[in-house]
Amino acid sequence: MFAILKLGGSILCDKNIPYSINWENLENIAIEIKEAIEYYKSKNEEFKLIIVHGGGSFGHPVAKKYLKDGKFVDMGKGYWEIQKAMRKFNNIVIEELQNFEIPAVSIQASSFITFDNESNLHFDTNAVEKMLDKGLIPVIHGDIVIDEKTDNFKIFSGDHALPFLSKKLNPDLSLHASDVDGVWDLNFKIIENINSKNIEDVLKSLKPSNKEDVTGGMHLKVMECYNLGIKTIIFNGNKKRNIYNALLKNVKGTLIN
Ligand code: IP8
Repeated sequence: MFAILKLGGSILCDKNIPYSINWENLENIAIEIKEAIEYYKSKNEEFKLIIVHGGGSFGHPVAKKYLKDGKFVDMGKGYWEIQKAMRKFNNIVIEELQNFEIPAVSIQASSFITFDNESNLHFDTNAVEKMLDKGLIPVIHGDIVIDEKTDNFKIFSGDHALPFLSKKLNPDLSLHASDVDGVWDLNFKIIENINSKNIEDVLKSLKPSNKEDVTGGMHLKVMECYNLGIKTIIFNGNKKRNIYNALLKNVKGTLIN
């Protein structure tokens, strides 16, 4: 089994309080990931995992300070300030995983990833792949990167990372743990499947992201996966056992395919 799991910042933090960690969720998530690792071990089945996490109340409020009319300004300071906020957050996440003997190792996008002239990600995954082969669990986080197309900067969202890595590395499971049960339709019912037949309707129900967010919320999540043709499930990572169940291919949510 090879899974890529994105942990939304909203399930790891309280997005309204800068630099806040939801310790209860973080601990539960670490426990459930450890249990999934043990499950596959008990079945003698190989288990490879990449974890991606978002910016939460670390990256978003800091990035927002440097955004003026859609452009990043004063980035001599902004680049390292955003990077530093995300490094702090990533350290906390990784340390908690390591507390449960999960071999989590950090991958920091701002050090080597860019968006190129065509808005494609320039992301060499060789080290990530070799880490997986060695039984390590790379943990990649949302970050600030250089955007060659606009000659400015851009947020590398976890919602870019998950579909990009899924397209490139072809996992068995591509999982979006968010703070809702899936994608709602206009009547607040969860849409079970998103595909070419209903994408136009779905787009009508996708709200813009929370105002504290500098990235695209549910719209970015759905469209990045849909456009790249990645089969992904969006589910509620706040609910106990959902992370474990998702890693065992057994969770309810919205399936994009
Ligand atoms: O929460 C955003 O990542 P996301 C990263 O996955 C920063 O969109 C630095 C705001």
